[in-house]
Amino acid sequence: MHNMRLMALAAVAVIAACSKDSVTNPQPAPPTATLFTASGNIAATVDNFRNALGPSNGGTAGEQPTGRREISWDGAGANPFDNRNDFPANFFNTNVKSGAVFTTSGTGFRNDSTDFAEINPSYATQFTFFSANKIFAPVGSNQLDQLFQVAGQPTPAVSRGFGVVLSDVDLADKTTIELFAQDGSSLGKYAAPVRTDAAGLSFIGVTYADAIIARVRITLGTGALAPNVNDISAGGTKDLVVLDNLIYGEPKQAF
Ligand SMILES: [Ca+2]
Ligand SMILES: [Ca+2]
Repeated sequence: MHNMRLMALAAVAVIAACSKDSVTNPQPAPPTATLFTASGNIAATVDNFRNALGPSNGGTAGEQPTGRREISWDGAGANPFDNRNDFPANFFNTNVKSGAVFTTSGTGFRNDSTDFAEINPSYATQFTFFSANKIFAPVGSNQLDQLFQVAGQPTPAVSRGFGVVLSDVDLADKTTIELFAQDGSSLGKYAAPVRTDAAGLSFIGVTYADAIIARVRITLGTGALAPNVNDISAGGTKDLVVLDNLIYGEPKQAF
């Protein structure tokens, strides 16, 4: 009985120490993010974002000291997978060594040279490209994650910036990127601007001083592409959105 009372007192002491700790040592503030956003004519902002990350490292294998990587979906190497629902999730770190792999809760990925008109003819007038002429979307979902790896290696990596070109954002605050650190904690969630002209392109990008982004969750509007699903601007109830260029800081080996 005496021993149990001592243990109870010890437990109270530990709890008291913890709560004091949380008051005197608050969690550090999240790292400062620099935001880049544009809609309509997005070219100048995309260039500013590219310059903020540094020169292109293309598909050079191995971790580079500085610079960025970019996926436009347009290269000839992707041609065998055009307009199908099985674009390889690791294409951009195996076929092309750019340090990017994708996951989705849907059934696959599709790069498309027809503005997805083969899925639903109405999409031909909804979507357009930024870089000619292919665009990209997950299949069976409106959400995908990009993970980083050292270029050409299955080694987890982190990046100091991430940006995406989007086509046909109609609703505010529904199309977002959320950035996650290595420990899985969210670094922040940012909404893409809605479309402001006939072309309908938008851009959202975020940079940090250091390479701290391990994963990015991209949410495209409010629904997945499908034969019987029209965009909210074409008699439907969902805001359908697809993506084009992905631009990100050189993936650095995570520790
Ligand atoms: Ca493209
Ligand atoms: Ca839309």
